[in-house]
Amino acid sequence: MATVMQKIKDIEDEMARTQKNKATAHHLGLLKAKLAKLRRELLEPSTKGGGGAGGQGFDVTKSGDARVGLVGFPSVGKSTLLNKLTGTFSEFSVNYYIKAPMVPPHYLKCLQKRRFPKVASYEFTTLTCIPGVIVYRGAKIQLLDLPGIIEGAKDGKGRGRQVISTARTCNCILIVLDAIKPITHKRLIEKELEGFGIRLNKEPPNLTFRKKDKGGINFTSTVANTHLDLDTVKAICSEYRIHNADITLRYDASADDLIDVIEGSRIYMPCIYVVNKIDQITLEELEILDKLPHYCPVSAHLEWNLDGLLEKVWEYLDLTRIYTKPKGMNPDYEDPVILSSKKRTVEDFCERIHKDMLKQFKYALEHELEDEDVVQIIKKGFCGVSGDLLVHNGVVCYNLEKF
Ligand SMILES: Nc1nc2c(ncn2[C@@H]2O[C@H](COP(=O)(O)OP(=O)(O)OP(=O)(O)O)[C@@H](O)[C@H]2O)c(=O)[nH]1
Ligand SMILES: [Mg+2]
Repeated sequence: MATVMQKIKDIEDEMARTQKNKATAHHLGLLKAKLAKLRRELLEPSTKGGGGAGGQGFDVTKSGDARVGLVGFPSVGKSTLLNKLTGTFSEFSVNYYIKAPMVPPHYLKCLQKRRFPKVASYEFTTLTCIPGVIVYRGAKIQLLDLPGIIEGAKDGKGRGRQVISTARTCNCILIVLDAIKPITHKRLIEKELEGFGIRLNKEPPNLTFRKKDKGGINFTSTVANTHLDLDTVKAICSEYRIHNADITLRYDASADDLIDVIEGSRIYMPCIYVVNKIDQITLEELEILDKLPHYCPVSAHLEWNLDGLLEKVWEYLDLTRIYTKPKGMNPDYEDPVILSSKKRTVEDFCERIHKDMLKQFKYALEHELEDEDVVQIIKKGFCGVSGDLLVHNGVVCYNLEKF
């Protein structure tokens, strides 16, 4: 019997052979659905076809307020980057960051003349996941240096599946690229991550899919769509043995988007393309890289633009810092409570401080906090009924009996 990997390869070959046009759209949709199902089989730990470690990642305890993973081919400089970042932005240098020019002036001449400074090369291939912690703007960020992945990682080659499984647990991914390697490497890494259900810099598809008991497939679209027609939708649904469902598109969705929604378990994650070793390219090349969306050029070895990188990581993590203000004292600006952008209501804040606290509240728990809000928790009697919310001079106050 053909293994899952062989089946995947057969389908990929067939897709490559099939010309893309209106007549083949539903057949391609069907093949894509089959592929998605096979890939899921590979991820399930019980799989026999794929071999390897199933969907298990490295066993590294989550710590801090956010987790950022470094993914890339071998020798692109992931470990060097982690070491430099944790060296400069460690817990001992709380909130310290420098504002340096991306390329120091004395290097500009070298880059202009195409005379590249030599960088000593020590190659220690990383074999497991190495965690590091940095403190940036009061938030503890866990960085994971992962072993280099090779092409075909998602299908079980090397430690790739373990690497990508761990990447799925992150809040942001840094795809580290080598500035002097072909630009195609970016696409190859993306394909590996996509094959594992990770969607980079993308919002979840804006379409509704509702299974029902009868009535057949009902497909409507509020906009003109160029990728999906009823035949393709039916072909994809039948592959999942779904014969009755309401599907509504609110944008020009593709077959892949529909499959993502049916499959579920996709992870939508911010991603920065860190182009390392820019000390090896010309200034003109650097200027082009600097303009590309989601790109951040650095030289880990020479510590160029590490502050620029962290600023970008901060922006992509989109964390919310809440300063607490003890009664009669100044707010504590050193040690904020860090919330994620999606979970930043008063309720989320209380949960982080103390679970029992929630029982005390009656109102205002759904109020969304903003980055750098100051929150004061006050005892009963201060502003009337227990559970009141008071926003006063930019300070959000909560009336609470016990705390
Ligand atoms: N010129 C230059 N070389 C660098 C830079 N950063 C790293 N290197 C060199 O690139 C080589 C590989 O670096 P590593 O940090 O070990 O690469 P890695 O991505 O961790 O490699 P694996 O663990 O095998 O995946 C080493 O020889 C580094 O000295 C840089 O900014 N510029
Ligand atoms: Mg390494």
